Amino acid sequence: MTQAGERTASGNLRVNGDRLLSRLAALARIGATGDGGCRRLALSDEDRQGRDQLMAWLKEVGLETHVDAVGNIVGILPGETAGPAVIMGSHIDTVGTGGKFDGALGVLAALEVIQSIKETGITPPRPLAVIAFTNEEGARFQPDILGSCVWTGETSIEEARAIRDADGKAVGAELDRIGYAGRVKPGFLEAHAYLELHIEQGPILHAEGGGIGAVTGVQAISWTEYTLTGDPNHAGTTPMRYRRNTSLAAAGIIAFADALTHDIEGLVANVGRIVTEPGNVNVVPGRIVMTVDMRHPIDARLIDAEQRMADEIARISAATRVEIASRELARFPAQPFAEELIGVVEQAGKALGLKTRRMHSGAGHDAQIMATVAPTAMIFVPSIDGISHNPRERTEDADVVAGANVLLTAALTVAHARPRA
Ligand code: HGY
Ligand code: MN
Ligand code: MN
Repeated sequence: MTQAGERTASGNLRVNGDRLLSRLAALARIGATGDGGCRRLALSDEDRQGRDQLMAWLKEVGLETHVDAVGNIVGILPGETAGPAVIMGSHIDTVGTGGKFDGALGVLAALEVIQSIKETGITPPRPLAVIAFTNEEGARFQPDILGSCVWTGETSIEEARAIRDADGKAVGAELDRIGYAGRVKPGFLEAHAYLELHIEQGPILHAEGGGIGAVTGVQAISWTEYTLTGDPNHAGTTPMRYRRNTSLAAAGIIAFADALTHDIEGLVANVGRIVTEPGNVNVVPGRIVMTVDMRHPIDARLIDAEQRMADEIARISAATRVEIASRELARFPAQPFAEELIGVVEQAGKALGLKTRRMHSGAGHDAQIMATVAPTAMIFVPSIDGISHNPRERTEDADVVAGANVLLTAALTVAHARPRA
């Protein structure tokens, strides 16, 4: 591995790969689940420990550190001039069956890039910043990408603080409890550009020769919670024709979501949560709460899917005499990235001799929100067998370091670019 500040034959700076890999491993030990994965749900004790570790690294590197009102963590290396910064980052919260790389790679690679530049003693022409956004995953609090929505003003801090998890705990109270309700205003640092390094989380790069993904944008995302209300009843004595069969209604929703994906090319759908009450083997559930996640690269197709699902829900409700209430948990349109920045990522990959291809993101990211306020692009590195949101999530060390060097090269290119008119 090349060392920080080490000048390779081409004279270009490279990151310190060993240091990056060692920090990734150290962060992965926080919330480790014993099966190779990590669980640091947003604003949990494990998330606090991860945050504390990140803050310690930011201070060790000598960056200006800030925590904003929704807990977004920012480290800044001042530039020759003040003003809009090249911001790089991602998230360090995980889903329940999280891996070592989702989010953490983008934050720690950004830190590594800034530290490598700082170690050359050269002051960048404009500030460089690393950011770790709060609650990117939306696993505990919906919607997801909450920290970046508050950062850009899409969501107010009051709205964010009022969001509650399934146990009724509020974002605000949890931020206060873990000591990350910061004082600075979200969005206090203007972005000249935003760059995010992330694992692909899908199979394409790994299956098709590896290399770097220059991400063109993120698909449209729709998360809905359905509450199905019937009557709890005896599973043995209640004739089928007398039941308000909530399980049958739930099965109808699951089957219809799957059928839609066969009907609408490019649509994906998932039922990630389904909770029956009281959940006893011998009771017809009085209530079922379930979620449907649907996504499509084209907004109009997703809107069509949502309308067809709503029509089917009405049909199922009438047929089963089960009331079905819906609640939108998250809804984001398809978001393209800045053509100019996609080109910078492609050039950076090629300059480093890496196979580079354009591709779309199936997963949501903070970058899709940052793209609404600043030129934004993402860099993907391969996920082995496309596995993610799974303890077996893995990316080769060489790909981790290659991705960080693409981020470094792209960040330096953007930092030297003339200010936007
Ligand atoms: O759901 C997503 O796409 C992201 O992992 N939050
Ligand atoms: Mn992520
Ligand atoms: Mn994720």
